[in-house]
Amino acid sequence: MASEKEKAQQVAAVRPPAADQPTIFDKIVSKKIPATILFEDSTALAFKDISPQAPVHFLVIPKKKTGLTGLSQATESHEQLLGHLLVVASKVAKQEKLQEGYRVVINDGKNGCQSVFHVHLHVLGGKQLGWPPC
Ligand code: DGP
Repeated sequence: MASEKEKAQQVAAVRPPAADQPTIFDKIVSKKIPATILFEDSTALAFKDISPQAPVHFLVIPKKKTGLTGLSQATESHEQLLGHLLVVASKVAKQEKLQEGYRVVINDGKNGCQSVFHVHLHVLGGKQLGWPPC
């Protein structure tokens, strides 16, 4: 089975990110494919990661990516949205009882091991995490 690093490199090589290209996350937003949804409001969705890397691992995404395939595409116009995603991450972390702490990660591009080109926060916790992550 390919490692996360290999998968990210394969995806980036075969399918370079395009801002208008729908991703699997659009199908989760429109409920065309199922996910365990932890939080939803008019702009954001939080759901459990299909391949958890910690006892608690969920993703926070904007419902509309508005050009944000990844964090590297961020401009000042995305400030409010990105801030909102962080507040949602904090709210859902409380809901998931991560009072001992957790980590928020945004993978960007090939070297960052990004595989889905719809900006998203990973929230990982539920155990003592190590550092550094690389
Ligand atoms: P990244 O590698 O940072 O782009 O993270 C993408 C994450 O998305 C990865 O941890 C697995 C998760 N993921 C991919 N497809 C699905 C899916 O269909 N459902 C759910 N719940 N998570 C998914």
